[in-house]
Amino acid sequence: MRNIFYERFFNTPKKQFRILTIKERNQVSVYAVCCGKYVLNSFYAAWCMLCSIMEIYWNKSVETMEREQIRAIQLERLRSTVQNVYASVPYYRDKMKEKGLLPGDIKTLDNLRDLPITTKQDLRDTYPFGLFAVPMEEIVRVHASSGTTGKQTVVGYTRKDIDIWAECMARCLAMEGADKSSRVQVAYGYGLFTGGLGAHYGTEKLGAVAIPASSGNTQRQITMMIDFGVTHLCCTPSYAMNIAEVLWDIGHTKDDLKLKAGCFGAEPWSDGMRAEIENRLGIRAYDIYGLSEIMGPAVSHECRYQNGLHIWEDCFIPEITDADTDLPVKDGEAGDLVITTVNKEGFPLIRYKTRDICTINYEPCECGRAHARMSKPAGRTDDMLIIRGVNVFPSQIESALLTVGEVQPHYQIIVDRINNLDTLTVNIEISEGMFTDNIRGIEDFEKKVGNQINSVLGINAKIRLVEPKSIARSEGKAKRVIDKRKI
Ligand code: DLL
Repeated sequence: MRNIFYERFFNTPKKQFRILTIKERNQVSVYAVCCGKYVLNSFYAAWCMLCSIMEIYWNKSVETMEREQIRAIQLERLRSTVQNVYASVPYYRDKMKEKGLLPGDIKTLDNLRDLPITTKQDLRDTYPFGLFAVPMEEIVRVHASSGTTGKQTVVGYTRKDIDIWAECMARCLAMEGADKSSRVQVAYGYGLFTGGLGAHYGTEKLGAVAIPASSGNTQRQITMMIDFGVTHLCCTPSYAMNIAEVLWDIGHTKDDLKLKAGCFGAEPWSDGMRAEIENRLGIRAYDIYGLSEIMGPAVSHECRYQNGLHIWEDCFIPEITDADTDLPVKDGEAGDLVITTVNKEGFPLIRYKTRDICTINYEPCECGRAHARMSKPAGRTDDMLIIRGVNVFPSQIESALLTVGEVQPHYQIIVDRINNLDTLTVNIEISEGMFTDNIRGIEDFEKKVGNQINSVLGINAKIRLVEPKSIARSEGKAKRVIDKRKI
C-alpha cells in the first residue's frame, strides 16, 4: 500500500509536477508525478528535501492538507455550523425558513449558495448580541468595529474561538519565519479593534516574545525595537512607513535594528509601498488580512512566495460573488468576497458579505500549502474609508457634524496621505448668520467640531470652516469624499 507522507507541487512553464514522498513496505521513495505517471527521481528528492527544510509551518499537517481533505473538513464543519445557527440564532432560523431550507438540506459544499447572505446591516439590526450562538456565560471577550451610523458592530468569542484565532495568527507569523526565538512588537492598537489582541495572542501561542506596544509614541516604539532586539513588527503599513521615517529623523538606520519581517494589514496598501517599507527597514513585508466580523487579523496571510494571501480554509469558506446580485462570478474573476466561518462557536457567520473586492486562486502554491489564495483587496463595494487603520463611513462624520448644531449640511471630506500618514480634513460650510470676523470664535467652533468627530471615530480631523455657498452643490449624488491617496 502506498502511504503518502509528503506532497508538493512544482510548476514549470508548461507542466505542473506533483512531488510525492511515499512509504512502500517500509521503504521511502520520492516520485515526481506528471500526467498521471509516477517517475522515481533523485533530483526531485533533493529539491523536495531542500524546500521542506526551508519552509516553516506552524501546523504542518493542516497547512499542507490536500484540497480534497480541505473540502471534506469544510463540508463536515459547515453542516455542523448550520445545525448550530438554526438551533441557536433566531435570525438565521427565520432567514432559512423564508427560503424553505432545513439544516439537513446542506448535503454538499455547493449547497452553501442556497444559504442566506449576511450583511453589516444584519449585524446592526441585531445589535448588540443578537447573532451570538451561545449564552453570554460562554462568551469570554467582545470586540467591535465601526457601523455606518455610529452604532458599532459587536462580535463575541468563546474560549475556543480565542484559541482558534491564536492558532490562525500563529500560522501567519510562522509563514514570516517567526518561531519561539522571535520577538514580536505588536504596534496595532489594543482595545475594541481586533489588531492588537489578535496579533498578541498569536505571538504567545507561537511561543515567541510578545511586546504589546500598541500604536503611537513612535520614538518609544523605536527605542524598544532597538533595545529589545525586536525581530518582527506587526502594525498597519502606513504606521510602518511612519516608524521608518522617524527612525531616520532621530539619527538611526535600519542597521540598528534586528528586524527581519513585518506583518502589515488592516488597510489597503500597494506593492510600491511594500518596496519602500522593505527598503527603509531592511525587512520582508508581508500582507495580512482580516475583519472583526469574521475574527480579526489572520483570516489570510502571504507566504514567502507573496503571490496572494492564503485563507485558512479549514476555518473559513470563501466565495467571490457579484456585489449587486450576490451570484457567483466566473472562476478567477473579481467580485465581493463572501466568507462563511465553519468552526466558530460564539459568533458564527453564514455567507458574510465583506464588501472587499478580490479574486481567488485555488492552484496549489509552491510553499506547499493548498489553502486558496485571495488577491490583495482591490477596493470596497461600499463607501467605507479606512483612515489610519480606522474604518470610517462618511455618514458617521455627517451625523457627528449635525449634532454640533449651527453647521450647514454642506461639507466635504478630504482624505490624503502626507509623509505616508493618512490625513482627514473636513471642510464645512457655516451659515450666513454665523459668519464672523472673530478669529477666536472660529477657532473655538472648529475645535468643538473636531472634538465631536474624535469622540465618534477616535481619530483627529482637521476642520476648516468655509464661506457660505462655497462648496459646489450637486445635481445628483453629492460628492462628499475626495480621496487623494494613491494606493
Ligand atoms: O482591520 C482586522 C485586521 C487587523 C486585519 C490587523 C489585519 C491586521 P476591521 O477593523 O474590522 O478589522 O476592518 C476590516 O479592513 O474588510 C478590509 O476592508 C480592511 N482590511 C483589513 N486587512 C486588509 C489588508 C481589521 N491587508 C476591513 N488589505 C476589511 C486591505 C484590509 N484591506
